[in-house]
Amino acid sequence: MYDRFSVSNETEKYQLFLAGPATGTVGDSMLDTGYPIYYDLSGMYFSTPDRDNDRKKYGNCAADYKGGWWFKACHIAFLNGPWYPAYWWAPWLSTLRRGTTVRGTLMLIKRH
Ligand SMILES: [Ca+2]
Repeated sequence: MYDRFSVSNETEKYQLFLAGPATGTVGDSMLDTGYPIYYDLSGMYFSTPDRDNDRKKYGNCAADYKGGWWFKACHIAFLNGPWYPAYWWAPWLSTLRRGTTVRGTLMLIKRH
């Protein structure tokens, strides 16, 4: 759970704003990942296979990994993508790794 989680409008490319501290039991794979230039996602724009808004200079993370997300370069969190076994990498690397069985995910925003 993040203390602040908001998404801007279409004109602003659904820019994500996150603030901590992150709490809960699944770890933090979006805000303070330890690898800020690659994975910290606050301020990132939403990318899709046909809209490259990521920070990866050469290539489009959304096209490479087949799903829309707030990619940076590219991800350790990616809840919208194909999951194992279709896709080999981690959907939420803090705690969910290759082979993890998860029936679904849910992102919720609570108004302050
Ligand atoms: Ca790119």
